[in-house]
Amino acid sequence: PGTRQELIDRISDQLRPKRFQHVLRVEQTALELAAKNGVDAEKASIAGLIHDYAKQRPDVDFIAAIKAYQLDTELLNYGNAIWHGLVGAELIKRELHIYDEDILNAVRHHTTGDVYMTPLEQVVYMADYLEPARDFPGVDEARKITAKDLGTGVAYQAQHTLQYLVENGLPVYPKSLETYNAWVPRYQ
Ligand code: DGI
Ligand code: FE
Ligand code: FE
Ligand code: FE
Repeated sequence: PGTRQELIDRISDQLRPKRFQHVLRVEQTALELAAKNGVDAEKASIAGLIHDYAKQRPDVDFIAAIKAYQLDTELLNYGNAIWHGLVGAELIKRELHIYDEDILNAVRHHTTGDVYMTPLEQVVYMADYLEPARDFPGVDEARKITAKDLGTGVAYQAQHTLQYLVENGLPVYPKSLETYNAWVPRYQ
């Protein structure tokens, strides 16, 4: 894409207004966290804007992409929550012509995290969790912790997301468990 405005136009074509507003808030929060943590502002902005690009695509698009791009067929056992980042990154490459792997990895890992995350990936993972309209028990503590130390924030989110999945009997994508194991014991 050329300008930020062109990117915004492409994204707002793909998303309902509420989701689009969330994306703008994630961009702003990502820029704040980026400034604090020495992360490239332009990459944080682009990754924030595109992280949910594929969120409102029908399941058939993801299933077709998993097959066409020969992604892990284990993905077929999951749904939109897992697909929109991991598979969404492939749609972003082809449709938005964004090929920066740092940015694409931030999209890929924004829901599940990963064992190794660059500072940019951590920023996007946390910005999505903490943008100003997020309201869940513990969000203020999570914001405080993340302001002190980004990695401790990542551990907080990994722990609480896994807890939420287990409490609600939801399927845990293996990467979410790997993220928990890599980050939570280390930061206790
Ligand atoms: O797309 P957003 O709503 O902005 O945020 P997100 O992409 O971080 O998605 C958050 C949701 O994803 C949240 O409801 C928990 C869910 N999630 C995270 N890890 C897993 C998961 N859902 C399943 N089934 N399995 C996971 O491992
Ligand atoms: Fe998302
Ligand atoms: Fe998230
Ligand atoms: Fe999001």
